[in-house]
Amino acid sequence: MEYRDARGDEGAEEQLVLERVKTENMAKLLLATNNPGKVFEYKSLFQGLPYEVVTLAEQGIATEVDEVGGNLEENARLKATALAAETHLLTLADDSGLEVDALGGEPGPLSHRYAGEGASDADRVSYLLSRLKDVPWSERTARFRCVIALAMPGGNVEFCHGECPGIITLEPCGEQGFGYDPIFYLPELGKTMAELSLDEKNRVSHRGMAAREACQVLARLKNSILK
Ligand code: ITT
Repeated sequence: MEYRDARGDEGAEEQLVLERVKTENMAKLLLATNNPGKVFEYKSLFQGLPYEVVTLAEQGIATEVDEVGGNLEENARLKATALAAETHLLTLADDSGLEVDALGGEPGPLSHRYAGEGASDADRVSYLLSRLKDVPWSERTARFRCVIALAMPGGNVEFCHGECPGIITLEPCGEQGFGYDPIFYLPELGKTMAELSLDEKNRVSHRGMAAREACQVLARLKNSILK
């Protein structure tokens, strides 16, 4: 969906955008995430973009948005629109998750809360492995999914998607990345996601795929603003 096509009220949104440009706020892109692993990856993925990429921490924002949507799209939208409304900045939120076929697609949108509130990455990995205790290698197929919502301060939202297939290992391996990376095996590379460098992960990951689509949207948005 193109930003220009998505405008409900043509003139009003454009006027808002132009006002943001004048105050230079529009040149900022807010990463609405409290996950340091995501921030690390986006800062690298968006290098060279004509935006100043800023984080919630850098902006001194402590807002936590309840992820009460039923799917990744809804949760990404909730996070992006809430922070865009609060800050009046162009805002990116990412809702992502791991879908394991043998668990009927779990943990999915519950990936962060899978082992309960306050659990660590290590707790989540252990819990997932315990749920797959008796599942053979051939049935341990899974995929990471990432949905990016880009919210304009005026309320318009664009979505970008990324997906990465893999297999859940029998035990953790690798120190890089975050979350479920140590148990997510990529057969073509013969490594888990946690054995990849940042650049290697960004090349193949669900987030890298969604971010490349977002780069195109952001470039188009910038061009349409500067026309
Ligand atoms: P924000 O909502 O603040 O962005 P979060 O960690 O709560 O941070 P999500 O709600 O999108 O983010 O939860 C996604 C969870 O899925 C995340 O906490 C990880 O456990 C897992 N996950 C997402 N992307 C991942 C990746 O690239 N590698 C490993 N695990 C990932």
